[in-house]
Amino acid sequence: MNGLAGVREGDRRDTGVYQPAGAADAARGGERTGDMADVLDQLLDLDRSQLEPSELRELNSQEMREWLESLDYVLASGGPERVKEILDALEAHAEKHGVRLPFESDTTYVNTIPAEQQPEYPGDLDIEKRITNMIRWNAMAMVVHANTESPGIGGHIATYASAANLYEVGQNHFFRGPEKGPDADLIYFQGHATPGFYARAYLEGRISEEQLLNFRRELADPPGVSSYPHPWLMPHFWSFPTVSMGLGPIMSIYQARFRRYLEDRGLYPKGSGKVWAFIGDGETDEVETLGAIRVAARAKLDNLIWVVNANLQRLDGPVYGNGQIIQELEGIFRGSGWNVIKVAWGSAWDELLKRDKDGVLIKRFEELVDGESQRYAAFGGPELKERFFNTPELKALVADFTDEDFNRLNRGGHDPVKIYAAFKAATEHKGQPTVIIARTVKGYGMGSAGEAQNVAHQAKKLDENEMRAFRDRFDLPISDEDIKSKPFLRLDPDSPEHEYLMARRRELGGFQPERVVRAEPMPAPDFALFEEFLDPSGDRAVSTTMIAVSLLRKLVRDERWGKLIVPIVPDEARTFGMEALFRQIGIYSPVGQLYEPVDSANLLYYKESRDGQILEEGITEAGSMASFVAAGTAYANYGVNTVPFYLFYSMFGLQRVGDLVWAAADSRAKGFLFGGTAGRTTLAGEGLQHQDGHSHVLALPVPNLLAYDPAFAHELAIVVHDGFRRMYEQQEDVFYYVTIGNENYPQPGAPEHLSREELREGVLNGLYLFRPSGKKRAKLRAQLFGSGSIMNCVLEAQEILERDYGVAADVWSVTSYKALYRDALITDRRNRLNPGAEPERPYVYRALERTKGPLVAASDYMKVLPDVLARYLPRPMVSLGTDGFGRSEARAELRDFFEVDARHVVLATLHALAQEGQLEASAVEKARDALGISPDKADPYHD
Ligand SMILES: Cc1ncc(C[n+]2csc(CCOP(=O)(O)OP(=O)(O)O)c2C)c(N)n1
Ligand SMILES: [Mg+2]
Repeated sequence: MNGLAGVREGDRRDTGVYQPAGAADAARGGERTGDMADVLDQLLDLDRSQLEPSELRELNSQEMREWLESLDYVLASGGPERVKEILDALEAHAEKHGVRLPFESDTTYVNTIPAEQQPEYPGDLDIEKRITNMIRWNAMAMVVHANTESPGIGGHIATYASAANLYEVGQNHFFRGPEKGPDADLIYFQGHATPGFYARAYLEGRISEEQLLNFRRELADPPGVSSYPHPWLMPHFWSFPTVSMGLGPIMSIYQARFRRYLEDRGLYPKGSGKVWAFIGDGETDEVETLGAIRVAARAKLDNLIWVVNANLQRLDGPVYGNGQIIQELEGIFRGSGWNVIKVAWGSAWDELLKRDKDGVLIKRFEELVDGESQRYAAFGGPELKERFFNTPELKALVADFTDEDFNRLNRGGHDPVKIYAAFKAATEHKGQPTVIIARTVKGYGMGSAGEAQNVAHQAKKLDENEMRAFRDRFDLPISDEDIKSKPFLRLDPDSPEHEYLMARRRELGGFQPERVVRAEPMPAPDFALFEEFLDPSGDRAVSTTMIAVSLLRKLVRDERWGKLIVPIVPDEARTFGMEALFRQIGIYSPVGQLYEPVDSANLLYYKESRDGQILEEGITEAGSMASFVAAGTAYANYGVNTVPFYLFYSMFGLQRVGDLVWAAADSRAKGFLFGGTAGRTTLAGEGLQHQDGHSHVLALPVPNLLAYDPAFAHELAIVVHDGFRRMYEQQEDVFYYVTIGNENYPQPGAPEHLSREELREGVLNGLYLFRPSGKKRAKLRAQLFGSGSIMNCVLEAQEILERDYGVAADVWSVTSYKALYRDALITDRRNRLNPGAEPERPYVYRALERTKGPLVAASDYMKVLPDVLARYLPRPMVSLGTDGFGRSEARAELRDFFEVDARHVVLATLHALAQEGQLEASAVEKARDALGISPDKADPYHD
């Protein structure tokens, strides 16, 4: 009998040594004869530790042969599946007996797809090569032009040079354009490889020579193309901003998942479209790149393909000079459940692999560190010949090689046949995301100007000799005289190359990249839906967070908008009292719910379903923000007006994922960011890490982000309603940041002294008179600004000032300092540019100019927030705010500590009156003592 029977109880000998049954049987019979058989029989009965070294060697080798023969037999008779089963069983068995196998997540350092499994290349390799080479030249030339005209303007040559073949195989055979609808691909192009994409678009006739010449000169006439992919700046070209390393990768994962979400919820037809992301190997250093890869595996995103351009270098030098980045990445991705396809070696290596019967070549691949192999790319064939083939066995493999043969030993990422095989396998793979890790050379073709040099990334210029070498290397039709002028190569419209290029793109459904907005404008929900929020809540104390959740619940029930609302939470739904939504609309899960939830008996149980609406992202603000961007740009990518509502701890918003917010802005994302439990003193107890007093300051820099800090339900309702109107009815590319607090208080309803229209205008512009003083004939007057939950402190201050100090104070609600500031800047600028015209006043000035008394602002944010208005007000303003670290404390104590409670507002008002000469300093001092405020009080900023 032959077969791998594992270890059987009956084979246990007196010596206590286990032996495989097959080995034992074979050792006793089979073909062995004579003395050796006897020796082995004896050996098998011995304790191995007692054996002579030569005897042990013989036993080991005999045993190994037996096992391998058994395995061969199983492979031949039962096939690979049976072999896998047996190996699994063996592994389990060994582990049961305490054998711990070393963990290896990578595979041998060879191409994942062996040469014999490569499909036929469907294109015309010669023509594609000529096109690719022209693009390579134009991409290089545009950077050199730009830097010759404007030294220091920058740009990158080496990155696209390394990636050109990857993109061109994609362009000619895989990337499906927007006309393919649900079968179209969404592609995250590597940010600083842009010259190559513009160079291709130039050959396609989509970008003019002037635009290329003015690369990185967007203010030139005509404007040049932007440095990197920016939908904000080139809205018809770019869809995905990728140049902040790591953001493209994480956004692509959530994009692919969101596409599934749309399909599973019936909002977008199921198609074969893929999300591709091209990523630098250095970019994998970023936590955002690798931090969410398991999300893709868990969701079985076989619509996601990553291509890691493993040129083994980043900006300063090797990515992993002392190791192998490709093997390391393979291990990480495999361990996370991805399908990994390595494209390491070009076709010229196949012949050598065939010759290599003893595995010496593979062994050499495995031990070769990246820093060493970079030398071969930098110094070419001779270096490879000398240093790689460094043993007699390896030298024997290449005994007949000419110098030219060594030069042909290329990396897989420059071999279209290998790339095609990998892309095809990736697009056909089911049940897992795929990553293709392609080994390339940074600065491929740049020669002495930077090829595989540590300075490659920074090379912006080639001198004439270097350009000549580049031309020769890629066999380009440029004369020696013309080289100097760095001409852009163009294709005659009747040339076979042009016809080929255009035909391929036509067949694949249009150009890539190309951004087309297909969503139609959609009227905002009827305001009637929000009407109830304009009424007072009576005795019922309600927080703005509760209001936001009620708004959301109403919206998801709306006939037109309901399905389009995408609530997103990073494991904080219960924090915001949203758990009722779990049951109402379900949590999205691509596999539904495979278990009975522990709370199934409850009305509001934890419901997961395939058509669930909530994106419960778990504890990942970055992932949630990536989902926000995907949902907020679906109007462009899918023509679907989904409206993301992302609710999060405000401290873990703009501060934590600020760069993703910036990417959302660049992406022209729409939707609502709700910073929950906001305010440095409103979130009691949580302390320094949680209490946010600056997110509104951090919202200032993002130009298309509208920021609101509403105090009341009616303000929130007006802001959200107008958001729908602006974003989806008017199709403005803006999005909203709205802070909501968790302090419960009665909601006063819309003030009666204002008409609906006046109220709406005030709330949206950022300021309105909420409660005028009832004291008509007071000598002393003041104007108080309150925002968010500090509004109640200000209202209390109004009462104290009237009652105890005879000051008639009007209270204004400032819903948005940012909106007021922006309006002021616009007016200021208009006046400066039109000095002869009657000067205009900003909204905030006009609102206050007829009022009397000092202006005192208090918010739960840093003092700088109200201070941005200082220049634009009719009179000086005092601002109170929450500069400094938070504390674990209760609200009243926190507001005292940060000096924003009613008493401090009163003191600040009286002091401002004294400064205007309307009160004696001694009166203010008396008031301070009466209010219980110590002059020696600790400064919350420092102490
Ligand atoms: C968040 C962030 N940090 C730093 C940079 C600056 N930067 C641009 S490209 C680059 C190196 C990229 O190396 P790699 O990802 O390997 O790409 P390659 O050019 O080698 O293809 C760096 C550090 C950036 N764009 N984004
Ligand atoms: Mg790199």
